Amino acid sequence: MKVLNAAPNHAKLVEWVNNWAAICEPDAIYWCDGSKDEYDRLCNEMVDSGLAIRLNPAKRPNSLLFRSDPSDVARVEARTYIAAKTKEEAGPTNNWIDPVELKKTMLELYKGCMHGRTMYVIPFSMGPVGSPIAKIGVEITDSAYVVANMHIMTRVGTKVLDVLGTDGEFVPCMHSVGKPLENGATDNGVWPCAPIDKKYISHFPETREIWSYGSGYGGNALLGKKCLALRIATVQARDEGWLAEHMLILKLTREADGKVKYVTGAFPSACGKTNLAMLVPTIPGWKVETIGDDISWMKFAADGKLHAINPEAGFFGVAPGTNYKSNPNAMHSCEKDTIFTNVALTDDGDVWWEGMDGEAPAHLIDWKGNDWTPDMKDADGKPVKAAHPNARFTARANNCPAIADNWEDPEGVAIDAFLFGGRRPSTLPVVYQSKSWEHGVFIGATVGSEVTAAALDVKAGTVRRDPFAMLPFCGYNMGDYFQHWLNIGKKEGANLPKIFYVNWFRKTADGKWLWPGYGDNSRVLKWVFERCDGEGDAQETAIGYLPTMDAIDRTGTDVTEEDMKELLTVDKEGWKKELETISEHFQKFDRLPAELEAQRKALAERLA
Ligand code: SAT
Ligand code: MN
Repeated sequence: MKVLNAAPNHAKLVEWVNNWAAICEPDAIYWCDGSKDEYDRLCNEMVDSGLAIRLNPAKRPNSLLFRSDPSDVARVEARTYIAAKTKEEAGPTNNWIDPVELKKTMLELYKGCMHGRTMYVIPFSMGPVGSPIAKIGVEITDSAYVVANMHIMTRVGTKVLDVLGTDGEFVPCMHSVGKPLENGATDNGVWPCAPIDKKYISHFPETREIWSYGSGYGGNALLGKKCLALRIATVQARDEGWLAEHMLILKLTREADGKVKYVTGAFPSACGKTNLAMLVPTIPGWKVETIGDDISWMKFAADGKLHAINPEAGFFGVAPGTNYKSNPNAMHSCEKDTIFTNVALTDDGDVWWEGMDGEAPAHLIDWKGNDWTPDMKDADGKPVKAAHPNARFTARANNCPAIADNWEDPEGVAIDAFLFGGRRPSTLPVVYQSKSWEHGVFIGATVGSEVTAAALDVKAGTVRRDPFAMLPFCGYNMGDYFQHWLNIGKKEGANLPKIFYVNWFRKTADGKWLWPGYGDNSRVLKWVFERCDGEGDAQETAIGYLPTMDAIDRTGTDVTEEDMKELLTVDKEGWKKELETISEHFQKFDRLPAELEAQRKALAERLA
């Protein structure tokens, strides 16, 4: 086995790496330094081997296109495990396998899995290097695609080893795409992967370890993101009294007096988290800047406030549907220095996806590498998609025009408000504020979103509950997680964020949008801002504080007085149905805090 460069002076880390090298038997070991040279070299190697396509530098400078095997395009929740010591500890919403058994199974798979490959070792920091809120991980991987993505999504290399020193703590993250040619796909210009029943995305919460096998896709393979920054971090946060959340972070400025509020938001997927984080306000005098679009780590600071950092350094965004109208800042972010995955390739060497601005080009190479024309239909007569619906761009946060100048403040930003929300065509008003912290936790615990994609085996139109948008990302028993949120509210001397529910997705009975959404959501943010200062007109109702009819500025929109009324009424009948489904939802938890059931009862009584 070749050792391509010198190992760091950290005995525990070197021992861990050597141990895995003995199991996986790579041709070589390479310690990543995080340099631009390293990034460029790996990219060139992947282009030369046919794994990546270099896009036209005149159109998309310094950018690559990758294609995955058609079976390796998304996170696989059914193969994602929380292997706590007991099943109860993992809780009813997580997959569980006994950790001893799981490790035995996976060790068999890892045995010799890196033949013919280099084993890359990536030291990375989640959060600004050296920040008191940041955490260090080290990922072993046999995928250069993973290394390149980690360069964009995290801070990697020597500077992280420097902070680690000779005995610093790190979260060990083990990854392999799986044995060569296991699915016969290595020679197709796609990264290798294992068949579905051999994929494992495993977390060992007590020992804070991550073992991933058989997938090269983002959430399964870039282990700093969902695996470390959410599943393992939630366990650390519980034990250490902080919050690791699936939340965007934005900076909201009232230009008249320069006053700033920091707002985080948790929304289930496909509810526009990235769009909100990069919103361009339509309301004059207000500015939104981005701190993060996916994950927020928050710790109490001396001022009693929760201070948040974005543990990531880039955006792993969904490409389809992103365009210069829906999210201009995301489009600018991926104009250069970007890794595209499973989008379509244009004849002039640029990228394309469904929902991009303008007409579909007359000819493309689709995400599977086939010729594509706009008139193509599949066996069911449906249009053939040029890009996979979960095609992604990996873009540097520093290339986002809306990125806040203090987004990398190692101390984090002091959070003023939490938003929860989902896609709810009826009942839920456009915005309301919780009555208390505990009521806010109840709102977070009951977040739901209408299932739109017919692909899911849930009836379209049903509401899928996704508490705190954390259902697939909580590393321990979700009932205990709710309790942790309640405990945060009991912290002595805490100056807690105000909690709001927002719903951009209300529709009329005949299916017309009641609220324009996108940049006009700034009008709701303005009210949230004002409420944080004890301003902003509100009326107390059964469900919480609702804006008064004219508290939300709708000048310049086509939202009528009538629409506004509908957006801001408490629909008692709708809420009674809502309470029934909340009851069903709560029955799924074996450790539901009594306080949440009390909140449900109190809401029922207020609505009676
Ligand atoms: O697929 S990822 O987990 O990387 C991104 C997401 O699902 O939000
Ligand atoms: Mn996410």
